[in-house]
Amino acid sequence: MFKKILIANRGEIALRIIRACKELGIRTVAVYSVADRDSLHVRFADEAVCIGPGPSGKSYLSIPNLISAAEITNADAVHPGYGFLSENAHFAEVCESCGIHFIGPSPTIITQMGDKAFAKDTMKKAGVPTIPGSDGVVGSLSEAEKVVDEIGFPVIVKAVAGGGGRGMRVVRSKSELENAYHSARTEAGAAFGNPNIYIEKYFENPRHIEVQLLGDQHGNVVSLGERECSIQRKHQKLIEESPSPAVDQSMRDKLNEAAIRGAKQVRYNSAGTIEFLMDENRQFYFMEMNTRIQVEHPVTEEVFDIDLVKEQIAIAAGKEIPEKLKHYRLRGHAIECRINAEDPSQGFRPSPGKITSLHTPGGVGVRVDTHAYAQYVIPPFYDSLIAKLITHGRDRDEAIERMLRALDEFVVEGVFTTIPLHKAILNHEQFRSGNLSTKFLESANIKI
Ligand code: MV4
Repeated sequence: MFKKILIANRGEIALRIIRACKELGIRTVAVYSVADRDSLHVRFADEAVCIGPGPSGKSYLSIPNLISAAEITNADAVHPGYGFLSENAHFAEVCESCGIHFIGPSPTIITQMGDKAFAKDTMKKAGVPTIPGSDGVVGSLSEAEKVVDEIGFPVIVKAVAGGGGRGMRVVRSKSELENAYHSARTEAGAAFGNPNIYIEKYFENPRHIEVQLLGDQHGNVVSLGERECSIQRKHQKLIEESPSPAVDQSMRDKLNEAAIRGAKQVRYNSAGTIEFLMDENRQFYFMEMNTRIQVEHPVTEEVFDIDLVKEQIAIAAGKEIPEKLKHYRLRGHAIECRINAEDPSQGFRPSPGKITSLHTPGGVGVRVDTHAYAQYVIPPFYDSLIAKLITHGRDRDEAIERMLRALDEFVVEGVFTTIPLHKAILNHEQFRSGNLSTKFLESANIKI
């Protein structure tokens, strides 16, 4: 097992990783920017190294600074968390070449899954259902026209280097295709340094359903059911739950089986997620594979009674996935609300600054993952997530009632938060009925 892990991240996920390390008897090194010097991850780690100024380009994204911090402290592994460098194959390679284990899949897998067209083709070859569309990259406008003649409108143009909703164009008629093709390529070239695009049939009201996977370095892969992540705004998830209200056991078996086939195809060797899009006829299709631990991993942890971060670390150290994990069954229902320092009544304007008072909820079935404390100052440089509130119940109704109770107990003063929005969503008839889609938030008339 590793002796000392450097956590190349901040905020709640840095704390989450420190907790896993403590239980595994592994020493921890926090890195922090000047803006984060009073952050909890700095205090809870065994050691801490300042890696630069507030803007993440000069601190949490600086590979030389991170590697120096790992070398100075003699860390034998790096955990990248989510965001920042977590899906950067170059960083993973640099770590390995310096003799530092990168806690994640092999750099080759990160590169392959980062190319969305390649990932899709790989999944198709593995027999995972994929969305009808182009055969890989579309190299010219005339090729794009040929594809849409075959599949029909509407279509979506996606950047192969994109993901998470960046560099996409929905096209509803022939007259829009030329402009969408060129503007998507220009945008992708500027944003990712790779202008290549591919084309798919566009689904109007899909659900976003993703499957949690663990693969080890010995070829074993286990699947830990699905998460429903349809409640999102501008590609930022707000609420996630497991299981999905749209998935019964026979559908779950199919999702798990497809995800395992996909992961085995690439010899996936870490914690990872396969995202599926589910249409109104409850057909599911591969969308993307995420090669990191995700923000919403706790809902899977609650229903499967497992510590995914500890498993991810053990896998990176070469351990085999425990046999018993293959037979885990989910229990009850878990929901996560992301509490962001944003004002939902002002277009979700970020609300950094001092938290003047804080009370976090507790009691049966309530978990709060947060780095915030009373008098903590939320810096303006990073994402606005200040807490994840997770409730677990025997069924969806109990998890929802528990969440509403916990949201009522939650007091955050000094900054605006998404707490009122969560209350409104959880009280909404359509949310209660489980009839969700990625269009929920724009179509529902939510009053705060
Ligand atoms: C789609 C789609 C509809 N049809 N692809 C958005 C993020 C990226 N992962 C892919 N995305 C989508 N791809 C086809 N063929 C709709 C979306 C989409 C979406 C997906 C998941 C969660 C929220 C979303 C919000 C808008 C669009």
